[in-house]
Amino acid sequence: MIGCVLRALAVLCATWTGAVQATAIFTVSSAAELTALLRTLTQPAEVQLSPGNYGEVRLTGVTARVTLRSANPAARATFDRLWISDSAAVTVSGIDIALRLGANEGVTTAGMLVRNSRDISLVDMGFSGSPDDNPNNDGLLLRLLNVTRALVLNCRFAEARAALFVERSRGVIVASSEVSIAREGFNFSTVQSVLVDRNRFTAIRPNLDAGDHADAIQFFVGAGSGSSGVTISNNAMLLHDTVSQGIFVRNESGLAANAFRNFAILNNAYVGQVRNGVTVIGLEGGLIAGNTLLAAPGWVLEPALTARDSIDIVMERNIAPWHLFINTPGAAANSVTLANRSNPGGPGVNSQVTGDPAVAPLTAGDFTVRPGSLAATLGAGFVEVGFIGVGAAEQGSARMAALLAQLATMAPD
Ligand SMILES: [Ca+2]
Repeated sequence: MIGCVLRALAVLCATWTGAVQATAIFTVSSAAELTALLRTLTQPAEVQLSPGNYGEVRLTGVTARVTLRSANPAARATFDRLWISDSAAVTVSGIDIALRLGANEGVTTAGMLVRNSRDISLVDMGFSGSPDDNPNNDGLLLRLLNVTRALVLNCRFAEARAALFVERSRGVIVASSEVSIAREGFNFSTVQSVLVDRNRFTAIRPNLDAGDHADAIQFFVGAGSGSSGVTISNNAMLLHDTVSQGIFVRNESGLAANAFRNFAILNNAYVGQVRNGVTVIGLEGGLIAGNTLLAAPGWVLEPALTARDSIDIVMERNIAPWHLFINTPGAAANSVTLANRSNPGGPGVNSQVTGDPAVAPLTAGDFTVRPGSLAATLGAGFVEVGFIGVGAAEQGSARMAALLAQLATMAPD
């Protein structure tokens, strides 16, 4: 017996195409009920999951515009694994994914996997590894593979080898989410039309013995090819206490066939201990503007904005100890070069922003430019905006429609 209850047919919702259709509401209490129900659905539906753990569930061929949601927001449904493939127009909202690696599973094992699918929204979710303050025994919390139009909004990631890995996908927004206690934050390979906006990163902890070069946000080739049309904006990377890079974009293959094109890196804040605060390598066409990079206490190397082996790079209105063009034409404009080890007489951090890295941890607000400073005169540096990091559980749902409309314009059919 499916045991589902059809509670109402009169709920209206806006669909991906903007049309309004009736949505049936069902309630399920087990993985068996859930999978059986989804096999029968042919019309838009909201499936409310009763509290409990649903174990490992694999869904395939879900195309009826389905939303999965916890029936009780105060007692959220949890999955050990949730894998979705060959599906379209699926929203998962207010549900937790708790990945605990088995004895024979490695760090690439995914808690949630979405592949060969389109129009997927993951909102107000919690993704976690084993909760022992140790990311070295955890896997990949969320993997998107070959997805057209995906929204990840107001999601919390904690305890991970990598929080998120997006591959071979087009049209992706990752917004107002949060990563902590992870060896890597967000990784992307072979993607087009991507927005990474208003996320917060803390405690990105590389395993230095394993050779990690941890990043909050990384774009690379890996086993794929190039990426293009990417905006990375309004992110707070508060990495004062770990040897972690901020934004790292690299065509490490060096092959023109894998070109990285048209990246905008705008209004991000980074505090950390290493040189690669914001680094682009092998990029054709980049705007790097309005970012603030501060050296954390105990820095190994003062952070820099770096463009290497790149062309058509505009770097302007940033604040950082270093602005570097290496084998790349261009020069930093209207920017503040903070006092650094080669120029200790330059503007001090405390003269340009309100916060003090010496009393870290900083918040996004600590990057506020001081009125009357050189940075203020130049219009340089990070400006705090709303919705950085995870907000109240319903915040994602409230902002979802506007971001889906933006996603549709970023990646039309
Ligand atoms: Ca752990």
